[in-house]
Amino acid sequence: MKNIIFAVIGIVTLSLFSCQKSMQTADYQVVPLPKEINLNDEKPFILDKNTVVTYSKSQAELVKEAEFLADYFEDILGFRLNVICTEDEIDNSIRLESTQSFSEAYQIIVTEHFIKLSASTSAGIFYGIQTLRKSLPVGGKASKIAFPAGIINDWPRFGYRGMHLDVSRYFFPIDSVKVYIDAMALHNLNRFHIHITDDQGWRIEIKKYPKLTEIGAWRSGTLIGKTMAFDTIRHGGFYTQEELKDLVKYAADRNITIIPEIDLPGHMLAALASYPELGCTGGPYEVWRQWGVSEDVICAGNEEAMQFLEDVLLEVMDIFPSEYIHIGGDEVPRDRWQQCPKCQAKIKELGIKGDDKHSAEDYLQSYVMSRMEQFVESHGRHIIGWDEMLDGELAPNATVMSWRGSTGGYKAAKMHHNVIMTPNDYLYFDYYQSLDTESEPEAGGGYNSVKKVYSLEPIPEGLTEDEEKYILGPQANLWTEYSSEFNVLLYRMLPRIGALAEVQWCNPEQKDYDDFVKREYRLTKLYDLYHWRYAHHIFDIDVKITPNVQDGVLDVTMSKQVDGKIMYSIDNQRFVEYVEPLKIDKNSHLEAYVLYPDGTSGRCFRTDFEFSKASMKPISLKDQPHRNYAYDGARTLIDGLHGGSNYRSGRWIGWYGKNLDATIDLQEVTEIREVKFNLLINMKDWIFNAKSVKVLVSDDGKNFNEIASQDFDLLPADYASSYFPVEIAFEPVNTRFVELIVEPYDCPEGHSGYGYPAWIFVDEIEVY
Ligand code: TNX
Repeated sequence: MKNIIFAVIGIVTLSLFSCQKSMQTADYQVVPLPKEINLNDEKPFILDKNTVVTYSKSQAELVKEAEFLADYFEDILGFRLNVICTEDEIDNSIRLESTQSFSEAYQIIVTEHFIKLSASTSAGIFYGIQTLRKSLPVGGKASKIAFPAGIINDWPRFGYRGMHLDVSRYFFPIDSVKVYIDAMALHNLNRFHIHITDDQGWRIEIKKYPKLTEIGAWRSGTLIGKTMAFDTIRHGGFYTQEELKDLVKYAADRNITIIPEIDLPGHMLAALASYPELGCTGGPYEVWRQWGVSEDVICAGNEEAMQFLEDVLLEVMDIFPSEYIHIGGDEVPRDRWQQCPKCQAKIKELGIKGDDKHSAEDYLQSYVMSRMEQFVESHGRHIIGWDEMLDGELAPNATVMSWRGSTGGYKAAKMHHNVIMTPNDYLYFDYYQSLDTESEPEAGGGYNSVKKVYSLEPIPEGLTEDEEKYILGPQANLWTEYSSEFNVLLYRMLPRIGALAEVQWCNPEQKDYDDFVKREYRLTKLYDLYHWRYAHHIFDIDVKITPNVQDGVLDVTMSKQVDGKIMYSIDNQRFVEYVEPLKIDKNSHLEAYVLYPDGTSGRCFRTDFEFSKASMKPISLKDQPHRNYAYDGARTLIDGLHGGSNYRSGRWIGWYGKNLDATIDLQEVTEIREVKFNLLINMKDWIFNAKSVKVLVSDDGKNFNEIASQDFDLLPADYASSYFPVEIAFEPVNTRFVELIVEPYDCPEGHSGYGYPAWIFVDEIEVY
């Protein structure tokens, strides 16, 4: 009998337990964060397998959104909700309803009996569905989900919420582009700017000019990494008009408008290779195998070339119904036009004259842009162009895409032109997102961390309230010179697109970076579900290392932004949990990472501390390093840390046109016999070795004696290493103060910086 009772209790507890396990709770703290979430104390709505998605017959078009909801929920929950067209407000339903309110806005009401999602447009319903989808717990495989009762009201800050993709530098199959669009939809973006032609490949079928895709879509090789060598792998591909029309529909179903860009009159080598007669020299041209800005551009004096551009735009407008057509206009060198008789004749014919601000060729570019604008406008559309359009005369109705920082956007808004903000110093997703560039997929350069992206205020300062209205919204750009693989594209996009989404959607007063990181971490569970590769830095450990001059130790503090424990190990001993800052006073090796509640762990941080007699000693500099490369200043030189080959890692500091002149106070008279340090070498970026090095000593810090010096030849152009080690040994001497003077070279003849000073970069000064 006793046994039976125990067994019964066991079954009851077990089923209670499993019942609880099968119930999970939705969380409306999603990315981007809704404007208003007002929860109440009422009972939650319990979603289960019997929940249905409903809409009314008079709003039959909502079936599309209803199916999206059922699909998205099935991805996460593993079961599908029935979709029903009915006039009744049924219990246990998610009801979709069109109402009259501001477009793109939506409202979600959650009660014990139903969830009602209403909006005035399908876009609004779609964003409400995204919020519900993102609120679901991922990975728990629960059969019941409790949705806390309350009301959510939400609407976007900007009507234009863009993301760009360059499919010219590398071609990506249409199915990959669809995944890219899926990722945009998850973050409530609504404009997809596809950069579909450039020097390295023409990717859109144009029926009137078949050679554009027969010849222009293919290149015979590609520059290898950052070398000057080429591979011989044929690369290319293009989209047919049918495929693109299908893509337009795919995007439109997700409330995303595709804005195509035909970059003209520069970045046109792929077209010139196909039709050489359109260039000033007549060629021959090849589809470019390298990156950069080509001097060969469309001949602006050739009527046939203008006709070509218009014909192309006509077919483009036929495929893409977008209100805006992007016509590029960036990076157009004037060299060919200056030499070209046709272009010069055109300048004469048009009566164009240069002035003190702009050359005649600058105005010739304005002529091309305005003419294309007129053509596009005559078909009921508008143009977007890069901010180079401001270097001359701006086409009358043009929308300006501000990419060289925010200044172009500011100027254009002052001129009452619409603006899309894509400042490269915040929103170029082809840039690195971590300073530890050696652990990253190679990028062209630049640095835009998730935090930097998040910090952008897209409305430039100094605009009046009326001028602010011209800022349509922000967009991030993803150029692909260094992203040949689709999963690298995703990695560059995620999770920076989460930060972008909050810049686009949320009001500035709603933004809170630490809170964002927690919500974004939850969203990565969805990225995992879809097998989308993403960068993990913001969820990883953050280690701060500060020389503590007073105690002669390094203070090491570690922190994290998400739930979990910090684990660390010194000198490969057992990992233990971090509880308080570490004090490091001898050569050692540190490893540390975040252990998440689900048992997985983040990226492992590793570093070596190497101490000398100078470590953690007071240090002063005669001239400060250049402000762009000052980081933590002088203390970087005595913190026991060495830098890798990336001079932007924060472990190197750099001087431009000035000596490194540092004095270290050893704090007591000490015997020394050697001073050592590394100079970083990167001649392409004007960073060279030193002309001379001097070591001086002093007992009082005032009167110094030179005890050693050495001169160096400038390194030869083919010097292959990233480092130039300097070791100055001398007869042992007892001293308290050591001064080190490192004198830079100027850039040599034949170098792009000839006539200017060279940089010197040092990471650590060691004294033995
Ligand atoms: C500048 S942004 C370019 C692109 C490059 C990009 C690399 C713009 C209008 N032109 O052609 O791909 O930099 O970051």
